[in-house]
Parts: sequence; C-alpha cells; structure tokens
Amino acid sequence: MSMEQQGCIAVNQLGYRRRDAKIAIIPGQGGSFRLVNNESGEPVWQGETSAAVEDKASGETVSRGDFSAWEQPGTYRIESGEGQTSYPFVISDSVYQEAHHALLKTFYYFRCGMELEERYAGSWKHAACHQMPAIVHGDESRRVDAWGGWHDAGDYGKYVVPGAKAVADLLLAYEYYPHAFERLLPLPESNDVIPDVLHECRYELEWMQRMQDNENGGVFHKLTTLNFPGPDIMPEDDTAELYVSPISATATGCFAAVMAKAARIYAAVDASFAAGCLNAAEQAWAWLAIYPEYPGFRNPPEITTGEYGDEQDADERYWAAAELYRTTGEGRYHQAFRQMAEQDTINKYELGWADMGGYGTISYLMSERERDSGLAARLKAGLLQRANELAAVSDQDGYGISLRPEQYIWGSNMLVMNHAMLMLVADRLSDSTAYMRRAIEHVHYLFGANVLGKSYVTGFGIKPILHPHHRPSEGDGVEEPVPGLLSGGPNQGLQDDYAREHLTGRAPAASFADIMESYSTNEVTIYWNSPAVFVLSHCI
Ligand code: G3I
Ligand code: 9MR
Ligand code: ZN
Repeated sequence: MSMEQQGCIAVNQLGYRRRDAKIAIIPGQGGSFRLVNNESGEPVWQGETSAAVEDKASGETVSRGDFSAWEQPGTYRIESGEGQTSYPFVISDSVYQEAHHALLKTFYYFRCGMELEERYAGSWKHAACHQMPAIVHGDESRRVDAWGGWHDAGDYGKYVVPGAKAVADLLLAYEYYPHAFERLLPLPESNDVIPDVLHECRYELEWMQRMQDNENGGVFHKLTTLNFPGPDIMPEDDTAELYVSPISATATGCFAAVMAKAARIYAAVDASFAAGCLNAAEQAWAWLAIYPEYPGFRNPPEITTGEYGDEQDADERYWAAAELYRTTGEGRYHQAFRQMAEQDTINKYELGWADMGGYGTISYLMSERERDSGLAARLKAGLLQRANELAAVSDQDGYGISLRPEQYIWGSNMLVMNHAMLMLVADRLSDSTAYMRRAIEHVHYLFGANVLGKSYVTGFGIKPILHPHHRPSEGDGVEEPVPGLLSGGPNQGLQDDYAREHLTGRAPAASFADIMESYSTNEVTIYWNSPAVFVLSHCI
C-alpha cells in the first residue's frame, strides 16, 4: 500500500452506525473493493462498486462502494484497485454521540458578555467581553444595553436574523428529538429541571429581547463595532465602541416568530420567561402591522460589519404568523398565515438566514391547533415535493449530496445540513425511508466523505479542519481550535483574497482552504452549527 494513496478513498471518519447505509467514494473507474479488518489486514467482505460517474461538483470520476450489508462492529478500512485505501473507521452504534455534544457545546463558546470559566471552557477560557451599552446609530445620544447572546461567527458581531435561525434549529431539534438532549453539557446554569439546550437558547433569546426597541416593538438589526477587529483579537480585547444598527422588518419578523416559538416551548419549564417571550413576540407583531412595507436593511455607510441584507420580509412575517397562531390559537394570526400562504413569492420550504419560510411551514404542519385542512395538505405536499427534488439531485451526485454544482456558495455546509434537515422533516411526514437514508449521507459528507477527504468539524475525524476563521481560535494561544465548530465549506465564489489567489479554477466542491485567511470558505457561524445539531440529534 503506498502512503500517498492512504485516505484517497473517502469515508465518514467518525464511522458508521451498524444499520445505516455505508458508502465509500472511490476515485477512478471502480471495480471490486474490499472491507478489511484494520488490525489484521484480513478482508472481511468484498463487493463491486457502482458504475463510475463524472461528478460535476467535485470534478472527479468516482464510483460508490456500498458495504451497508456489513453490520459487525469493529475497526476497518476500505481497499480497492491499485493500492487505494481509506483511513480507518469504526462500525458502531455510538459514532455520533461526542460530535453531537460538541456541536451543541460550541454555542457556549460563542457566548458574549460573560467570562468563560476554565471549568466549562477548558483551555479555551477567556474573560468577559463586549459589556458596554451600544450607541444607537442615527440617535447618538441614546444607548441600548444589549449585552449577552452569542457572537455570530469568526467575528464578534451579534445579528438578530442569523441568531433567530440558530435558535429555531436548536428548539426544533429539541421538539423533534428530546431524548438527544438528556446529557449535561454542562453549563453554569445546568440543573436537573431544564435541559441544557434550553439554557443555552435562553442566553441568546434574552439578548434578542434586549435588542427590541421598547418604544415601538421593532427590533434593531444588529449590534457590532463599526468595522471588523483584527484577525487574532480576543473578544475581551475588542474594545471599540459598539453600535446598534437601525430596526429592520426582517429582524422584527423572525424575532416575533422565534419568541412565539420559545413561549410555547418554555411554558412547561419556566412560565414567567415564556410569558415574557410571548409579550415580546406580540409587540414585534404590532410593529410589523404598522409597517406592512418596509425597505430591506442596508448597512449605514460608517458600518462595514456583516450586513445580512434581505429585501424580502414576507417569509419572516409568514413564519411569525405560524408560530403566533400555534402558540396563542388566535384567529387573527391564522388568518394572516392563510393569506400569506397564498403568496407564490414566498419560498415556504427554505431554512436559511434570508429565506425562513420553511420554519413557518414546519410549525403549521406540527400544530395541534385547528387547521385549514386543504392548506395543510398543500404545504405537506409541497414540502415532500421539495424533499423529492433534493433526493433526485443526491442520486445524481457522486458523493450523494443534494447540492447542484452552483450551490457550493459561501456557507455551503449550511445548505448541506439544511437539506438534510428538510429531508428528516419529510421522513416524519411520510412512510418512506428514502429521505432518511439520503440525509445520513449528508452527515457522512460532513465528516470526510467528500472530495477533500476532510472532516469539516473541528476536533472530529482523522483529518479535521485545523485553522478556521475564528478569532478566539486564532488569538487564544491554544494550538487546537475550539472544538465542535462547523466550517462554512467549499465556496466557488472566490470571495476573499486567499481564495482568489489559490482556489481559482478549482471544482466547486473543492473550492476550500483550511486557512484562517480564507473567511469565505473556512469561517464558522452559529447558524451553520445549528442545523448540524438538528441532523445529528436524529442520529443518536
Ligand atoms: O443567493 C445567491 C445565489 O443566488 C447565487 O447563485 C450565488 C452565487 O454567488 O450567490 C448567492 O448569494 C450568496 C449569499 O451569501 C447566499 O446566502 C452571496 O454570493 C454571498 O456573498 C453571501 O455570503 C454571505 C456573506 O456573509 C457575505 O455577505 C453569507 O451567506 C453569510 O453567511 C456571511 O455572513 C457573515 C457575516 O456577514 C459576518 N459574520 C460572519 C458571517 C459568516 O461568514
Ligand atoms: O473577519 C471577517 C469575517 O467575520 C466576515 O465574514 C468577512 C466578510 O464580511 O470579513 C472578515 O473580515 C475581513 C474583512 O472583510 C476584509 N479584511 C480582512 C478581514 C479578515 O481579517
Ligand atoms: Zn463579546
């Protein structure tokens, strides 16, 4: 076996659960391949690959070696052809526990405004940051004391819209898979009454509440310094003045939605917090009613941090109506939802930071309230149709992934996980096992079954990313990055200097560099981790 070829057969580096589909991706024309006991080198099973395909996304010719039939626990590798081999991997039913735990724990590492103590943060401890009240942009004598919440990403901005997506994914994961959240993280707030995932989301929800303008119920779009700090500045050393940017309709819409959702979920564990969430949601809805049309958010000229611009606020309003109806049962919200559901311009099946309609659809489909049965049937059919489209793209892809080549954009790993999430929702709504099987292939991709043979999650797999664009990981003097961070992944858009210089001409799924400088391929964010928590919650 030549060492160069080790790892060239791509597998999930965490391993495979016994009953899951197990597929190794083998470069070249394919043929016979063997599953080998990693210790003894003895083949235990052998098979034929599928016919080779020219995979557009990766730019490679690959075939698929399906060894799903082998279910015996152990440590193995795949071998084929002329000395090609995979990294070793295990077959075991507990391959995802630790990764799930770390992907969730990461939200604690993103916390702003409090010290991260060694007891909870280990070597990645640091002092409290960003505790000063923020100046209101455009009304400079006014201050908003919005401490707390999570940093967005590799930068220290705090943005309402992506925060709402992240909390929505975590709360939805808890609603779907409560058993996946029984283990303590632990957190400073841990107790035996409230699961840690709800403590962690509450830390963000309380920050979001501080971002609501108590004069009118609208929600400030974001809280950041004027510009991004240097690339290795620790949070507590980022002491430039903080600003809140103006209210936006997208922030106010998804705020109303996620607060109404939280009101329902927290009612069972903390009635007074739940009541505060509902009140905040209702105030935000009142603002939305006063401004049925509102210009999309644009950065004020002095502010160059993340924009999260989005001209379309109808999907956030649609989601808000769905959650407010499900939580309160009030007919006015149902009526608003039914009206908006007729608008073809709203994408009702996306789970992104810009297009959020999918959350409204899922909430309506899960609702215990009286529903418009025709509408519910149409939404269910639409969601299954969308999942069928994703499955069809997956079936054409050498790596079993539902992204078309042009979808390897900034944060492509969010799409990989969002699509898996949608397929898992489809799995619940239908009798078919076809969606789940494909969703799990998306997990395999994340942990190494991809053209680069990398695990995109820090600290997990044999070849994990090591240099994410994450200021604390760069600046803390600790060699290993914070664990459990999901990288944005391949982006063919060449949207940073490093990518323009080094990645030009690469195939879409190979347009990635594990380099701090490449923020458009290797940054990390709360809302890329969150759909991964949802998907792995299914797997443990
Ligand atoms: O939607 C279009 C698609 O239609 C088109 O085909 C494709 C081709 O380039 O582009 C798609 O738009 C991309 C968009 O993300 C999709 O969500 C844009 O090119 C791309 O520039 C944009 O990137 C966003 C990036 O900020 C720059 O604005 C990322 O989504 C977003 O996650 C990222 O967010 C940053 C924050 O601003 C600051 N904090 C870190 C965070 C992560 O990098
Ligand atoms: O670090 C910033 C990252 O969090 C953002 O996602 C990214 C895009 O807005 O910008 C990064 O900051 C870079 C800035 O845009 C240009 N100069 C280099 C900065 C990275 O060190
Ligand atoms: Zn901070």
